[in-house]
Amino acid sequence: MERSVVLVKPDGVQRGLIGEIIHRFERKGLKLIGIKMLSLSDAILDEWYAHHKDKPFFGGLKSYMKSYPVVAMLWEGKDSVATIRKMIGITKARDAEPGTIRGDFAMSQQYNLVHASESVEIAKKEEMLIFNKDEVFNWDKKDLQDVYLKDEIGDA
Ligand code: FUP
Repeated sequence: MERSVVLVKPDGVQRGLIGEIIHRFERKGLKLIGIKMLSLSDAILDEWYAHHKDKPFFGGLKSYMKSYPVVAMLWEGKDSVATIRKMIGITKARDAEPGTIRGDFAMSQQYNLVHASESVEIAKKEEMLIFNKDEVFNWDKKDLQDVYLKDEIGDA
C-alpha cells in the first residue's frame, strides 16, 4: 500500500501537538509503520526542500527546521499521500480549512506544524532520507478488514 512521510515540525513539538497529530492519523485508519525523533541535518534539508532552494525564505526555513527536533512518521494506507495532504491543510495555516491539522491549530505560513509528502515519488525519496530499513515495520494490522472493503485492499 501507499506510504507517506509525515514530520511533526519543531513548532508542533514545542507546542505539545505530537500526540494530537498521531491521534488524527490513527483514528483515520492509517497504519503507522515507522516513527522516530531526530534533528534534521543540512544535508537532509537541502534534499528535502531542493525545490525551494532559490526562494527568499529558504535560509529561514532551514534554520527553523533545525531549531528543535522533529518527529518523523511513516504512514501506510490506500491513497495515503492524497488523504494525508487533505488532512494537514494548505501551507498558509491561517487560511487552512477548519478540520485540518493546520486549520485547527496554526496561524503561520512557516510555523504550520506538520509536513506531509506531496506525491508518491517524493514519499519514496523522503522515506529513504529518514528511515533505515530496520526502522520500518511491516506488521499485521488486524482491523484492516474493518477499515477497507476486501477489494480495496486487494488492488492497493
Ligand atoms: P507544504 O507542502 O504545504 O508543506 O508547503 P511547501 O512544500 O510549499 O513549503 C514547505 C515549507 O516552506 C512550508 F511548510 C513553510 C515554508 N514556506 C514559507 O516559509 N514561505 C512560503 O512562502 C512557502 C513555504
